[in-house]
Amino acid sequence: MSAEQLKEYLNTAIALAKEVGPAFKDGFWRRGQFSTDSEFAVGDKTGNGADCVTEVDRFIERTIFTRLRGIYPAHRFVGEETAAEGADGDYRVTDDPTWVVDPVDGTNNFVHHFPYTGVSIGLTINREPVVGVVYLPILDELYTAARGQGAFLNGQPLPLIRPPVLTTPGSLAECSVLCEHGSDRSESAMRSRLASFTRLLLDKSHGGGCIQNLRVTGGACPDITLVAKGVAEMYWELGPHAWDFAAAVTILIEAGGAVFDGAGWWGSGVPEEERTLKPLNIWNRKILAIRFIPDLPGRPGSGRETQKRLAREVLELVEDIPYPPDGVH
Ligand code: LIP
Repeated sequence: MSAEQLKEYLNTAIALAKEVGPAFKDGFWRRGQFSTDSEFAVGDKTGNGADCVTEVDRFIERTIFTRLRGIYPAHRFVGEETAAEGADGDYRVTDDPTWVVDPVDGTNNFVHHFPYTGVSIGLTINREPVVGVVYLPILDELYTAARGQGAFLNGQPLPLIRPPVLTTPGSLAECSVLCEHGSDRSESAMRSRLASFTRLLLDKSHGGGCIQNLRVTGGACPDITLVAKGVAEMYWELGPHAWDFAAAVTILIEAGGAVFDGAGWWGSGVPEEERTLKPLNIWNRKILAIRFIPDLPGRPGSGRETQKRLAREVLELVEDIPYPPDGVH
């Protein structure tokens, strides 16, 4: 794939994100066609009230896919709403160029007028995310990246916070970790997640990681873009879908960050020597993302080593939840 071709895909995604921005804002503020309840139509995909869908989600996904199908008829398309409604419910994950779209990531925030919510447009080729656009219209933040071409926030290179202001965390005690409780409220999932959160926060004398703080924004896209910006060290979650983070991981990687499979090791019985960091598979619903960490003076490669050490420390503390992967493989 040539750099020019990737750039063209990126420009298409940027244009689409900007095109749907006004509809996103109208929906957020309940204006125009989205000003009445019947037009806004908040529905619920899981039946527990935690996984909402609005008319805006459907409208934006339809708009983006109609445009993309017109421009790239041979590509494949996976979107949160079409997958949920069963239209592409048994979508096949292939090596073909595949647009992976979440029209409104952070839908719970969206319905509560909480500004950490946005549009996510990602492209995978050979199953690898290569283009990512995340637009958070209410915060007026447009994040863009294409493989090998850097990552930008409103045109400024990421990470926004840079050395020497951006420091090298010595331990988890210096890390802000973004987590999500997700929409799966089954007893086993909630107990497992809360146990993981507790172990991350607990002081060292009781076997915890004593992270500096744990934050929940309500969306994978805002979380990962905060990590790419350099204002949080990590994001860990089990259960989100490929459309929640396909775009954002390209942005983070291009910002010098790293992403790993987030399946935790605590209590797993996996012997120490087999506890290796596995690369992220975006269809696997388990993610650990970490920001750019600068090399220490005179120690090239030490930033990457620190990323891996901190990622390992988190995976040692959190436990896995066996979610089925997205799509048919
Ligand atoms: C959300 C994700 C978030 C997860 C939520 C939900 P949505 O996406 O961004 O990470 O915890 O359960 O899946 O549904 O708002 O697009």
